[in-house]
Amino acid sequence: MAKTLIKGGTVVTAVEQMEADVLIDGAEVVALIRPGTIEIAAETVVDAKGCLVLPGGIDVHTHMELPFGGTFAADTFETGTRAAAWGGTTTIVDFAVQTKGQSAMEGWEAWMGKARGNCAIDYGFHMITGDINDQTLKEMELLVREGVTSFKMFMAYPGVFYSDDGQILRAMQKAAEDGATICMHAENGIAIDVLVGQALDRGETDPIHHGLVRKSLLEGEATHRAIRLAELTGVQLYIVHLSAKEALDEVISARDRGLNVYAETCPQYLFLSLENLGNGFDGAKYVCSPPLRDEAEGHQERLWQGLRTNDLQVVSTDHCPFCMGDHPRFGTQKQLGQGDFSKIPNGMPGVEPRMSLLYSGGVVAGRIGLNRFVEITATTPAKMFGMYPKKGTIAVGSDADIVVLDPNGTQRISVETHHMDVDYSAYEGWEMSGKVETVISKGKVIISDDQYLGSPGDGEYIARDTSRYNI
Ligand code: DUC
Ligand code: ZN
Ligand code: ZN
Repeated sequence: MAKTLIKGGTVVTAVEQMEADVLIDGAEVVALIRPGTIEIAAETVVDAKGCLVLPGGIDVHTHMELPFGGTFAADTFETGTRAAAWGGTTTIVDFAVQTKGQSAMEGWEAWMGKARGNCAIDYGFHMITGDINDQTLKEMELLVREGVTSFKMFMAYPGVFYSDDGQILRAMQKAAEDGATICMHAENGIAIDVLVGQALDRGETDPIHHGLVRKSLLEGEATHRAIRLAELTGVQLYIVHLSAKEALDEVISARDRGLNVYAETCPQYLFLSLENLGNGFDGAKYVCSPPLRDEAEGHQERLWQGLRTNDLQVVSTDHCPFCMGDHPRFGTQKQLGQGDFSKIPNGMPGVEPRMSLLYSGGVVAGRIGLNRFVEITATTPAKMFGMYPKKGTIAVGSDADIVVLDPNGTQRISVETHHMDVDYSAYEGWEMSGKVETVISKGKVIISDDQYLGSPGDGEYIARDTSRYNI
């Protein structure tokens, strides 16, 4: 097997920082070596002098090719995973979809078909269970055996992905039995739809109203309800894309009561705000759900605090891009909501800049430490979703998914230079401190010298174990 040596860098894990060379044999890390102590012959040497050597990023919340809002998320598994690689992410967990009337197993097989042979990096799936019935409950068990060990449910989007409390309770009971995790989109969609209708009746049609009607209180309420149902069933609950301080308070209170309740937030909720939804229809770029929150209410500051105190455990992206102009294959996307904010496809691009934003805006800005950066972007995602220790750390026996980041490099985020298949950047012109120089996926150098060296199909399906975060 070909050997690769990453030489001269500082290896950073969730708990350590050490000067060490990393020896890779085939797809695995086989040794960490004190520099200058042993002469190693390797076919490939990656010069990491002055650089940080980090576990590859793991984004556990992406939606490649998601059919949603009358169109499809613009990135395919091919373009989206390649863009992820450019940004220093070497694993994604995407969401397969079961629609109403469909078998969950068939939904998963369909998503496997979309991803197979197309991914630049390794991938796993959560399952969106959009139709809880007796058959789905049986299929959940089969899916767990196939490595789909987490199920996303929606308290939002009535008529689309929505599940009522009874369905949620039944799915939680089953997931608890199988050791699976329930991932929850916690917004009270029934109440929100009333507020949406009232706003439209008042002639409030601009994107800003998306942010104004999807109240943070209703995220807090749904989070509370999800937690109580989880408490009743004993299931592990993971709140996805938490954006509001009211929701964070519920998670904190649940954790203080000793429950297995966890939550992720996303860069858009940390770095952007309600203000981005203004400026007429340009705000459509920033329409996602939950919405960006009002900075004056203190949500962003509380989310950073939650990351510091481990009340929030993960930062993922909810990558779900839609073009402002026509997409070459899918046609009209964000413009579907001209004159009616509720018809703007919900979602933002984010899989590529996640690591840079958190390194620059988190570590360099002094909000989180380097070890914590690794923990929330790689180690905890791997543990939470049953991929650790193959993924999420640099250790003997781990997959050689490694990012070499130059802390003295810089990068300017722009639609002109990004690799996501979408015609805008939510962070256009932002200057980032630190630059991803080299990306290695299972021992293969896939990004080096500003070149992509991988190919579709490099990435393989990860049959995930159940969560290992709490044991
Ligand atoms: N929220 C989004 O913004 N897009 C995809 C689905 C979701 O829950
Ligand atoms: Zn969601
Ligand atoms: Zn999502």
